[in-house]
Amino acid sequence: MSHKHQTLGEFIIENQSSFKYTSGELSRLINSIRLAAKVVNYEVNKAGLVDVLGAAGDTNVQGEDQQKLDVYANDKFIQTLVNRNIVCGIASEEEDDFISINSTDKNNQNKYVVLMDPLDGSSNIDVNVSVGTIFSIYRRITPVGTPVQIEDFLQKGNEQVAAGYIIYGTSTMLVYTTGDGVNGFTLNPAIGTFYLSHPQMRFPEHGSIYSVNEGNYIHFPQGIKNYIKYCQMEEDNRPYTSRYIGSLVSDFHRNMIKGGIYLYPPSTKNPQGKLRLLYECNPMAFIAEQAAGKASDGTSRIMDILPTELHQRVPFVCGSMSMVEKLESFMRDSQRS
Ligand code: AHM
Ligand code: MG
Repeated sequence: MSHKHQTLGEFIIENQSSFKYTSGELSRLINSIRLAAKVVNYEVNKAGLVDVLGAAGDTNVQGEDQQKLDVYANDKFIQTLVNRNIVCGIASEEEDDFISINSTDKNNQNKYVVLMDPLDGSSNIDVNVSVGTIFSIYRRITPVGTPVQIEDFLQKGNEQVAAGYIIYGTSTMLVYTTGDGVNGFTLNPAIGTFYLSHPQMRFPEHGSIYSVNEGNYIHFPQGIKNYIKYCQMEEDNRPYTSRYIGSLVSDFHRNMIKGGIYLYPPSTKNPQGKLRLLYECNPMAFIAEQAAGKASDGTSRIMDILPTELHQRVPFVCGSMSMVEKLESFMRDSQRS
């Protein structure tokens, strides 16, 4: 079938047989995410119209203000996955602890856990700038039919079965991988259907965009500072263009299409950076690698890190292969000197 008219629903069915362990469970799970995405998209889109703006009056586990839509998106994704009895556990940026689903039901044979950031970049909502949802899926490692345990969530990114994001932008897209390349689907809001619009997405090997919050420059390690100066140098195809939305999904999405690098480096204030390993960096890293890009903490591969905590932070560098490699060489050089 030509991809031109293929819907996400059709794509999932057609590609089910290529999954490693095919029982239809992963397909149903991605279908549920598709459904929740549409519901959240509807709310995000009317954010300016109704009284959903502003803080919900609560702070989450990292001490940040929760926006109302964060809470809404979190509830919607959890509700959809729980109601459809599709996973055995969920971890979310907005939940202090992981959630065990139907843990007392011995007949619960669900084997997948989902980790997610239900609404990333949510401080952008008030100013009508794109936000996103990020998700990561693993097979549990403890036996099915028993309550999930923390170790089911603390797996290396390398073990991910699927990962993706939804970008609520000028158009809404769902982009995901099951380990066989990356495909992007655009929502036709008139009929509520996602269509395959970006088959087999790939980072250009080289790029000319760098995305970093340069306001923190003074606090960055020397290797990062040197790399930023290199990006700004008048040489070869440089200076590069600086683009920073402050919404990881949007910055990543642009860089994947145009070629670029995203950085959230460690700083003297935040030695581990800001982004969360399990539901921000690992899924983006999986997508990046599946799209011929690269993701690193500045020296090592993100997906090789063995997590120790649910809400662990990690320095994050991600994008076009040659750009991430270049940055790593600057980090190595600065550590040697
Ligand atoms: P959030 O999960 O609280 O929304 O924070 C994550 C976001 C990313 O989307 C974005 O890239 C980054 O934080 C921006 O941080 P900063 O404002 O420090 O540059
Ligand atoms: Mg986030």
